[in-house]
Amino acid sequence: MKTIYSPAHRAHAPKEEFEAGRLSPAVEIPERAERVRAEIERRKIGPILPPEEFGDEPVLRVHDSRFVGFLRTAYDDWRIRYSGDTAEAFPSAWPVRGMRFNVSDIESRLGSYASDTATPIGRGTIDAARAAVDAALTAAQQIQRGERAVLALTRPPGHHASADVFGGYCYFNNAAIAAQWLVDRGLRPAILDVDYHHGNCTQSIFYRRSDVLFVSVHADPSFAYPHFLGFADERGADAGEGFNVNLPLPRLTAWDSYSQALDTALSRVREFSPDVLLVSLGLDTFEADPISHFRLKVQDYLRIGRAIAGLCKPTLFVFEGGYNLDALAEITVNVLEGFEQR
Ligand code: 6XA
Ligand code: ZN
Repeated sequence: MKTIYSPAHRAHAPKEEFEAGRLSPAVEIPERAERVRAEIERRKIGPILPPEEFGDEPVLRVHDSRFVGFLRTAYDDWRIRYSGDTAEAFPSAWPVRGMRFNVSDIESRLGSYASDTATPIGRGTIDAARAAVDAALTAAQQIQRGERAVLALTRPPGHHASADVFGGYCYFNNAAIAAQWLVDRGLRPAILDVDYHHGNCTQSIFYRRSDVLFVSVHADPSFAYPHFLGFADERGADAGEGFNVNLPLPRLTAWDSYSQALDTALSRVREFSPDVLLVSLGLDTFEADPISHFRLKVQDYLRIGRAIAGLCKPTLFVFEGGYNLDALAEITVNVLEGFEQR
């Protein structure tokens, strides 16, 4: 299996996030992708190739142009506002109910576009996020050209970024942009999101559409991030009615019940009969993940890979969350190896 990887991700190295009432060290850090890349080499999963550049057009098929412009200048605007301070940009006020969306200065823009205080914008954030998009698009192109499976080793991740929202460590929605690119080439993709956290923004992007199926297995938002979307009764709207499937699971879910939900998700994908499967591959379902509360074990990731391979569809894995640095590389590559074994 080919991997698409760019070292440009290293330019995005957040230092801290404001979480649970205090500043804590960031967990979505460069070492994540570096460890996975090293493990792919060590276990000889296949060649590691650089992304091609696709330009802005495919990004603008999913994201609002003002939002893209905001991300491009946010760090510089922030530095000008705070006279050259090099600290990362964070929002500090949001336009909640009864207020107006306003993008007149950097503070109002950060508040209007951000969904949380966990997603800082630093000097290298935009370049890293663009390279991640290019990695996902390059992988999509490989699939279009006939590859059976490709991994886009994307960082920062994407599934909490919508047309005009960034948050949850995400800036551009890598998986959604790749899916839209495939749609624009006449293909019918399904997206299976197996990250611990609901892919709220991938859901939003395709919620009213029947040409892209979105299926997610995740921690119930009644106790887990993203808190405000991801419930079982969200089934899609308008033409998209029935093309959004959420399978929320309780705290401490282990393989026995996880695998049942995964089977349900896979049957729904099979029924849709996509030309291409995109997998939003989050590894934060692991039992020792520092920010999550499922109980999957190292060997379960081989089973996830095998189960996904059972669909027999060209498959594009797009890297999302997963923060246990000691296990992340092994469990990621277990999914790929499980897939290849089938
Ligand atoms: C912020 C939690 C962000 C979760 C990020 C993630 N408090 N998403 O892993 O998949
Ligand atoms: Zn996650």
